[in-house]
Amino acid sequence: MVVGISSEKKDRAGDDASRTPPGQRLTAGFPVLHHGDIPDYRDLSKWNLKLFGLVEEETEISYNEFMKLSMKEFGNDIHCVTTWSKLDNVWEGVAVTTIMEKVKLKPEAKYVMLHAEQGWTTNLPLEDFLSATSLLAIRHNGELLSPEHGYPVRMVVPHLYFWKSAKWLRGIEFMEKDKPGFWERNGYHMYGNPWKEERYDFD
Ligand SMILES: Nc1nc2c(c(=O)[nH]1)N[C@H]1C(S)=C(S)[C@@H](COP(=O)(O)O)O[C@H]1N2
Ligand SMILES: [Mo]
Repeated sequence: MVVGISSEKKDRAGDDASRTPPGQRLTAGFPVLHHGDIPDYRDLSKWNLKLFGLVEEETEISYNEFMKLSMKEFGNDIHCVTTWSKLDNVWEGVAVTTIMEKVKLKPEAKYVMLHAEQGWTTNLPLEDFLSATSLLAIRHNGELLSPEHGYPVRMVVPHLYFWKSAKWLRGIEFMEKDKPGFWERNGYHMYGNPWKEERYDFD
């Protein structure tokens, strides 16, 4: 089963305009955008994923354990704050519900900080992280993620601007209060709804 827009694709085909948020234009390419260097993951024994913060017991998942989790396909559109949108992506990866079987959340947990390699972070509400359309992706359009797009594992939260989709994901922290991540400290919006053009937050 494909989670997301693909089941509706037939009805929506040709309706690209209604799927493109205000101020965005479509691209067929896949631009690469990030701060810092592309991590070297030729040795995957160095990769793990930490689930920590407001959980009963913190845990670390190795690459081998991660790859044994059940995976599925997700179809979605992505919208970058720099104004490009890319429709009809097919991702393969682990549903957030599957990763959440590894920990028991404390009731105070309301927000999530995604931690990427080299200390890069991004924040979002727990509810958005837990959305049935959010995933931890290993493949895009049939190919393993390339190093520049987040190999080995990236977050994909398609309903928010694409900067919330952390590449080179290494940690998921559960928090009581919202805190700004890397771009959010540098003027980006705390939430980032592309349909409301929540791009920047200058007070
Ligand atoms: N680890 C990490 N993830 C990141 C970023 C980053 O700088 N570091 N940039 C974000 C931004 S601003 C965007 S638009 C998307 C771009 O993903 P792409 O390069 O696969 O298109 O990654 C997001 N994830
Ligand atoms: Mo971005």
